[in-house]
Amino acid sequence: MLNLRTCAAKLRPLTASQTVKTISQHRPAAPRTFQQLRCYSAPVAAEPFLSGTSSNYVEEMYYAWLENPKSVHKSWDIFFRNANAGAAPGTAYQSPPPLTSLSTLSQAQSLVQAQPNVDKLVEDHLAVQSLIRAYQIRGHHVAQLDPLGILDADLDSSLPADIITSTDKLDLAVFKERLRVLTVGGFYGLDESDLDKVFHLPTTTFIGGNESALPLREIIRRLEMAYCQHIGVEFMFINDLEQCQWIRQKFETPGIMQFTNEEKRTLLARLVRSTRFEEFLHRKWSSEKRFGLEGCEVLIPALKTIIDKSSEKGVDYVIMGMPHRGRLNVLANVIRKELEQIFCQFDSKLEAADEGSGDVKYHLGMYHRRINRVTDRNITLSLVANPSHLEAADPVVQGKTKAEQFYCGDTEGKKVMSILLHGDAAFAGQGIVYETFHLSDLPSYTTHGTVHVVVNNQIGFTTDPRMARSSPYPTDVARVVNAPIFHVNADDPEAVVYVCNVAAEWRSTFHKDVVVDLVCYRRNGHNEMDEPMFTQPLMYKQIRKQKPVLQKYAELLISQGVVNQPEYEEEIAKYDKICEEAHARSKDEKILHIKHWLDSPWPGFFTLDGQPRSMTCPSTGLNEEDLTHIGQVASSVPVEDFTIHGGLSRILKTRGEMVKNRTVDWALAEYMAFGSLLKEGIHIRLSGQDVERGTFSHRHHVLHDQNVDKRTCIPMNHLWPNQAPYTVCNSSLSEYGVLGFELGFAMASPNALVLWEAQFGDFHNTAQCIIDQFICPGQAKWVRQNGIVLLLPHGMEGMGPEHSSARPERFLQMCNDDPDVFPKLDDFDVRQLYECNWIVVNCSTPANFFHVLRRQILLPFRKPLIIFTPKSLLRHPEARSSFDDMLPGTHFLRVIPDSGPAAQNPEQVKRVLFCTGKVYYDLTRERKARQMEADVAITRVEQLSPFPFDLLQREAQKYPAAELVWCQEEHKNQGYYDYVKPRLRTTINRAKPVWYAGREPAAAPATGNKKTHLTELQRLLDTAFNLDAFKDLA
Ligand SMILES: Cc1ncc(C[n+]2csc(CCOP(=O)(O)OP(=O)(O)O)c2C)c(N)n1
Ligand SMILES: [Mg+2]
Repeated sequence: MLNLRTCAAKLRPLTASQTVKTISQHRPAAPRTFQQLRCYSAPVAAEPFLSGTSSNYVEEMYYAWLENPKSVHKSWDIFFRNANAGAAPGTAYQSPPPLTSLSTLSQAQSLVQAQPNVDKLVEDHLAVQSLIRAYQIRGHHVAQLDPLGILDADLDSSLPADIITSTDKLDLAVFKERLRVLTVGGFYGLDESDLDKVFHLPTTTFIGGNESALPLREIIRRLEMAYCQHIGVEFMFINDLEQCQWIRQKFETPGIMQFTNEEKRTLLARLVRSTRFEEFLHRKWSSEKRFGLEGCEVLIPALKTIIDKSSEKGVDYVIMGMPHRGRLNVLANVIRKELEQIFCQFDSKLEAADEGSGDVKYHLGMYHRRINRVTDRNITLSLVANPSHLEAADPVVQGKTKAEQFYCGDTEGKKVMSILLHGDAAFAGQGIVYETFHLSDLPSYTTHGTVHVVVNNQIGFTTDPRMARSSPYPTDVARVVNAPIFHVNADDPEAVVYVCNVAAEWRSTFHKDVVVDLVCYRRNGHNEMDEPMFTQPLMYKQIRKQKPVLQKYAELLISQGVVNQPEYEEEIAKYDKICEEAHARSKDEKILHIKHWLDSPWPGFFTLDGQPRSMTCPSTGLNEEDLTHIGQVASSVPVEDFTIHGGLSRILKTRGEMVKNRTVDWALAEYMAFGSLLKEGIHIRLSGQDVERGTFSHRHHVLHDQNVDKRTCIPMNHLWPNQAPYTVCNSSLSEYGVLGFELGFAMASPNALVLWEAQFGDFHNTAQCIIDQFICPGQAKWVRQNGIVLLLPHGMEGMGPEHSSARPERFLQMCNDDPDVFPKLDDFDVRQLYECNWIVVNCSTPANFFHVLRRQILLPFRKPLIIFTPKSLLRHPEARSSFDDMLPGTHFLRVIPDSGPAAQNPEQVKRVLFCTGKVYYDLTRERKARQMEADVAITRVEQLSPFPFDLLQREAQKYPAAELVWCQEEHKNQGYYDYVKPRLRTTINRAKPVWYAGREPAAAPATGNKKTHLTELQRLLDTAFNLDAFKDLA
């Protein structure tokens, strides 16, 4: 009979749609028929009468039979005997009772007449089981979640028809009527007289505690206690029996929500801090925006509970991301930022240190290591700085968390975890939330479970939930990853702390995401200056009457004798004094150092003052042996018995030949850069859509065995004995989420090269927020450096308006170098890089690509690097570099001057064409065809920003008689022209014009017509080499 047990245990919870029947669906008069069980291997599983709904009942029967065979109906007795004796499926069962088919109806009826109670007993048990399931699935819809009691947290005021609610129970008459509707002639076929009958409880409930059977009345009461009070548990969509059982056990077990007096006092003390902190700020700076927590003061104990429990389970580093609401309170009371540091920010006379442009106080990050007082264990807390853009920090936090896990070898997320906070409107409205959830279970992106906490104040600025979302709850997005969602009334602090404990335990048990939805209210307007009555008059009338949660809870504990009034007042006075003293000290602060608000310090990378350890960059060249060795590994399969695709063998063979010839193409140059940095202990992570093979099938960093499914090999990880690991990972089809994630990953350590590659450069615009809000101004706002690399395939190749442009104009427009001022610098190579906000390059040779990647790490500081990468040049026979250009002593060339006949006789040169990237190859081909190599010099600008003023000045001066022309393949209002022109003019003191040869202005980045594309190209080449083109304009 083990089989039966296994079979019953394997039963998965049915989904809502399988179980829900409306009240209007009447019970069939004929004996019930049962659905076929889905698939079980055990012999009895094949029994035709075993169904999802009957198996628990059968199991109960079985236990009863084991205890006393006479206690069950004869037919069950025969069945269990036969099954126990090993009868084959279908044979253990003998005719009566006829539960399977209508064809045996007459036989059944005769038997039922002989045993009149059997059918009723089975049906009643099944009905009770359905009732239990109904509470488990829909109980949260009637839980009392709104502290104001006016809104329905699920935006639906109707009550599920198949459960009996506490609200009903308050009024006995209503209760009876509802019970009657549900029972007599109704859904369950139970009647009032059944209320005191005892029913066996299925294994899918824990309401019995130690008891396996309960009277129906008690069953209903316990279900109401579990599912219809201040906690609404949404979990029955989870497709995992063990996880569902775990949750049921946590919420159904009688008496499980008990708190000791000590725990209650701790909770009260935390509420005191949370509440009095906001009150203090309000008293001192009543007209300052602080996005206070009033109405959700319980957030502080909630977060502290999650952290305490996680610390108890072994976590020692928690990375948090949160929006504006309650941020100062979290900094003060969860992260424990010194209060004076917070208070001094309200002082408008505080001078900014010269570290950047800074940010408002409720965006800054924080990093703090301390002892967790509850667990007595070390804990590090970090709050990631964030822009105003709601939810944008979510993937960044996840990336940073993943990196911290990676660097401490925490492969299961047991030591490092993230907590993400959300507002209700933002959680429902922002697509990045969904993108971030979709990273949560991907091998190279998972952080092994995040605890999400929603401050669900049932309003977004001035917008009601009904206008802000179409889903019942703001949290429905979490259902896509099967995350359980715990809705809780924020005015019941014990319920909140309870669910937070469960959430933290869930994470440490299953390493999956979980959501705590704190249903609360916002006591003030969106900020303290806003008048909420303009738009939410009724809600705010109710809020004015609402007793603050601290007061309610204090009264409760006083009434329970847990604390007395003087003790409570003393707790308040104690904290107020702490605030007052910190306020007094805050007046001594004269300068605001943003670096005190750094969320990711890089110990050892900078001097103690936070300065780079040098202002030089060594040669980025590499010795010949290393180049050869990396080249050989890149063109081989470094493991035994591994069959790669024939086409790939040819690609590797070609690579091998290039290595023999001491040359590299683009893919090999990248290999050389990565491989050499790995040798130096630098971790490399390349992430993006299809990066493993490369969108253009040029990279092939992951080899796939053609004979063994999922067997792969990454040759880059077979380069050196003690090399750093190489991570290359195809991402989900998300730019915003994945770029944010990689930015977060790059935040954790300066000793890693983290690259995100866009499938095509134009797709970066769906990640624009990460670029605009984090990458471009990150250091200026938050003094946080970041060395992330963006690889953006770019180039006009007749492939249509999309896939052509990585929008260089946008990146260049956001560079902080002054177009009109020639920088006064001794050393442009490094110093200029130090002062820029990011580096923008477009390399024309593989060797330069190799150098710029290596320079990124060999620099003594970190800056984001934007690289416009080629498409057709990946296979262009001329786009090759010799090892000679990569040997020790060589370095990245910011500008590649002409080295042909023009450079030999510069005085004779009539025109200098300045260009960048792939158009260089079109220009040289055309120049050769026109035999103008002595007349026209071509100068390549490889580093666009910071602009190589020094080198280009030299170039311009070298050709005194020449016209200066900027040539680009992009349209005039796009590409580089607007950026380059004023800067080029600055290099020559505006002594000459800078002409333009390129496509005309256009709305779309490129034509969709191949012929037009070629005509346009020829036209721009004609202009570039027509020495009379600008005569009339001069
Ligand atoms: C992406 C984005 N769009 C708009 C805003 C402007 N904004 C700031 S707060 C806010 C309302 C947010 O509501 P909710 O998420 O419920 O948080 P709450 O303020 O209620 O705590 C809006 C629209 C923003 N900060 N970010
Ligand atoms: Mg809100």
